[in-house]
Amino acid sequence: MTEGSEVVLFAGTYGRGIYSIRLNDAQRQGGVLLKPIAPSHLNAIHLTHYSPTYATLTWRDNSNNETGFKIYRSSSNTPIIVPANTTIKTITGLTPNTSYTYTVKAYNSAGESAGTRKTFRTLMAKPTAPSNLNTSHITTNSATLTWQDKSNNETGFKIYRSSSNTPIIVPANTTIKTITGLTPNTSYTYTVKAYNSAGESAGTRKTFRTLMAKPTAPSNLNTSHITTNSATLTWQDKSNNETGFKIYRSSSNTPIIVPANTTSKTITGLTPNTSYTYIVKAYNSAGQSVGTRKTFKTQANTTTIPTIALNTNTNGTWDTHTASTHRHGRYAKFYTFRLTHSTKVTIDLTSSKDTYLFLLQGNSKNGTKITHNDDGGAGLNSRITRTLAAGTYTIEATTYRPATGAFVLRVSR
Ligand SMILES: [Ca+2]
Ligand SMILES: [Ca+2]
Ligand SMILES: [Ca+2]
Repeated sequence: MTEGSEVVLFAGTYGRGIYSIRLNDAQRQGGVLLKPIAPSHLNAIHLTHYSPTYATLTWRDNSNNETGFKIYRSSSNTPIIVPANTTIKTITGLTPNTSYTYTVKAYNSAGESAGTRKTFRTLMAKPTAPSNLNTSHITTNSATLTWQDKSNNETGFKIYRSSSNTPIIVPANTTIKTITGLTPNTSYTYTVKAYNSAGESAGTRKTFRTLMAKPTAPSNLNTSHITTNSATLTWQDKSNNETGFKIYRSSSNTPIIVPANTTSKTITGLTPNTSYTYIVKAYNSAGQSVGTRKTFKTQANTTTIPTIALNTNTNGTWDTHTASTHRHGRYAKFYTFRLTHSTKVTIDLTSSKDTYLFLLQGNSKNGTKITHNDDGGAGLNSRITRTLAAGTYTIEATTYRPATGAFVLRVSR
């Protein structure tokens, strides 16, 4: 006989029947079924953010004659019923972040025991993730993020840059945020998550690229190696994002284009003794910088002008190599002579072509014009007679109409 588990029968007569009792069954003493002893120590466990609609109830079974246990929610008259000797039950279908009071009673055919009672609160659920993160108004250094708010229990939203662990936080129900302080021409990935005391939702993610900035302007445009028809431009490259540089002549809308990081360019095909202004700008797909500017003048032609002797015939030929300075579109030859004292001279230019004479001050094709003559000589020949001070003079022997051919020049004293 195992103590406490076996039935000992006392046989005897009580009236006409035979009855028995179990010695260790207080609830049945006297042969009458008693209500079970009440369970105790009701507790709620497994309350989680992950399953905020679940709670697991545990209690201590103190009775040995129960048919089962009835689990009452305070607001309900219909209990959940579990079998005898049960001490745990998971309740589902709860509302997150809500207070509940449960009471567990043992029961049998004699009725229900008193109850063990527990009040607990379900945890808050994490918010539903926002969706459709998108961008608008992207500039060189800012972008506006928009998303859809899918949750009704968020404390707010956290906006993470992929490279940063410190989110920007915005209040509940926010669906737009402009991010500033970005770097031009840079890719960014942002993730937006809803959060509350239960934690963060999953995120909605977007990658975008900020716009390229215009390059910084070059500086210190300067010139070197200026010739009669060319000059070398140099400048300082101040940008690290240029596609190249555009070299504008002030009078031209069509620039010369050179590659990124170029800092010099030789300009050719210029006209002698002429002033030019050049402007250099850096450019890329975002546009062009302001410019650095320089004005310079090409060198004058310095072809040596031959000297001729007085009272001597000089034979010459007009050809296409030397243009006239004073008669546009004609050909010319230039000669100088020198007077040591004031002298009256006669200059004759004779040719089968129609001649034209210019007398210039100094030893230069561009000297100040003293006088000129078309047909002062015989026929279409030219003659200048003039008393000149001591000094150097230049004769421009040219033609009335464009022509090539031989001529004779003489300066007589
Ligand atoms: Ca029991
Ligand atoms: Ca919301
Ligand atoms: Ca550069």
